[in-house]
Order: sequence, then C-alpha cells, then structure tokens
Amino acid sequence: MISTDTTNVTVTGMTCEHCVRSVREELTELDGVSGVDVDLASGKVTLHISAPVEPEAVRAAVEEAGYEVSS
Ligand SMILES: [Cu+2]
Repeated sequence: MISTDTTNVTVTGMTCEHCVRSVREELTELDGVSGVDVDLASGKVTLHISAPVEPEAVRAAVEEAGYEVSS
C-alpha cells in the first residue's frame, strides 16, 4: 500500500541537477520513503512516505550525499 503522506525538509548546498540526483538517490534508499521530489531553486525536498521516517535518518542520508539539512 502506498501512502500519500509527505514530509518536507530544506537542503542547502545543491547547485545543479547532479546534486539533486545525489540527494534523491540517498533519500530513496531510506525505509519508508516511496518517492522524493527536489526543488533545486528553493532546496525544498518533499518525501513521499509509506511509513514514519526518522528525521535523523533523513539528515544522515542528506549528509551522505554531501549536503546539509537546514534548521
Ligand atoms: Cu551539482
């Protein structure tokens, strides 16, 4: 079953589509994440989730890609 729940984070440091792809790939690997939308201009990342996802796991995945979660 795919839930339509979403959660948002803002990622800093992305400058191009390669950055977007890196962040998307890392976040897509997280348990509970069924889809990832990234807006490069604003840094806004929308996670489509099918199960609760720990904020710390999101932060770690973004850092693994080489970027930062703001706030
Ligand atoms: Cu880039």
